[in-house]
Amino acid sequence: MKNALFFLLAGLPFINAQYGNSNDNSMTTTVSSTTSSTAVSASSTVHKIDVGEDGFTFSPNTLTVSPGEKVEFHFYPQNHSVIQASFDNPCHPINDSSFSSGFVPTTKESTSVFTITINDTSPLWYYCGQIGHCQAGMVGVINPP
Ligand SMILES: *[C@@H]1O[C@H](CO)[C@@H](O)[C@H](O)[C@H]1NC(C)=O
Ligand SMILES: *[C@@H]1O[C@H](CO)[C@@H](O)[C@H](O)[C@H]1NC(C)=O
Ligand SMILES: *[C@@H]1O[C@H](CO)[C@@H](O)[C@H](O)[C@H]1NC(C)=O
Ligand SMILES: [Cu+2]
Repeated sequence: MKNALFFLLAGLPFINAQYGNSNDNSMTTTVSSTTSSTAVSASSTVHKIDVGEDGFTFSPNTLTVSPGEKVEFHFYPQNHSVIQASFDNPCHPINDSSFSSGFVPTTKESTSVFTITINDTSPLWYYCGQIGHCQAGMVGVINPP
């Protein structure tokens, strides 16, 4: 499995090249949220990762994100998830506080979007928790080392 992951990661620069600059997939949006008492609005860079749009893939599967920026996972058919892993154990939750989207079954692009905020530049490895998907290569990394 370690060798398999190494093989995958060794291919990342080529995969990434298909997207050109990985920042092409980012966009600047205005994010508004309403709490019970106040409405806040902040402009920030939001990076988008498509989950399962093209088979067992995260697109892009490697992304460099600055602290304070957000990453949105957009889910495509059929029934995927996103869970934080460690490099050494890529198909298992890193620990009890791993981020995890839960499963998102859908027949078209889901309206459920899983958003995480990046707090630092340390690598965040993640995988799809659906049976067999991680083993099929459905893994990715934010801020690769
Ligand atoms: C889980 O792993 C993350 C990343 O290594 C670490 O920051 C966090 O403290 C860990 N949490 C627990 C409960 O071990
Ligand atoms: C999605 O996958 C999970 C895990 O395999 C499963 O428990 C759940 O029933 C699936 N949902 C649908 C609607 O297929
Ligand atoms: C970033 O920090 C917030 C607030 O402590 C926390 O809720 C969130 O899970 C952190 N993001 C990641 C990717 O660990
Ligand atoms: Cu999957």
